[in-house]
Amino acid sequence: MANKNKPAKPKGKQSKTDSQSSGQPVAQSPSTTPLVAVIMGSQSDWDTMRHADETLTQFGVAHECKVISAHRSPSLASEFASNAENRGFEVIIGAAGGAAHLAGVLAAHTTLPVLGVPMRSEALNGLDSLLATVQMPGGIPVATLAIGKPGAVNAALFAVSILANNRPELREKLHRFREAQEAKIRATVLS
Ligand code: RP5
Repeated sequence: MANKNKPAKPKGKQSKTDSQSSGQPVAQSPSTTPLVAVIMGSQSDWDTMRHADETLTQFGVAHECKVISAHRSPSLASEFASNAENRGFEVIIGAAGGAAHLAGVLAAHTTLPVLGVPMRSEALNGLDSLLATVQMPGGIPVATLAIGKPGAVNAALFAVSILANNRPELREKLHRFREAQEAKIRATVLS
């Protein structure tokens, strides 16, 4: 069952559960232990990362979305990742743009699988984010997805795949998801 009850406010509308500086959750459920942490470097990443949030919700996976910056809140980043396993998380998604160190920093503080999502940046269209996230030196892995929305969706799907290893109901949902995708393609008629 999905554990996210409230979506984040749009950019620029801060709320008690939506604080960049305090690292309070952007969106979370108080009722179910979250399995996936969706961490992003800035509130400005939320327009992209809401697609990960929506995908996890679609699969009924309990998750927590939160702003943590590797550069602007380094202590919070290490604290969150260090405690993530004890809190019951099984996968962390780390999304950041530019000199995107977030996923790597999170991975440095946990042995949980960390999935990196490079944000499309203004200066270099996300190529900087992609290279910063994907080019981890050997020893601390980050599994890096595509730039932007496809990466956000696929990070969530990848997280579901990992969780599905010991959750047959999630495996079944993944099969049904793929079947629906194929049915849509088969039904496509070009005019
Ligand atoms: C990164 O810098 C964030 O992940 C974001 O993609 C980028 C820009 O952040 P803002 O300046 O919009 O807060 O840390």
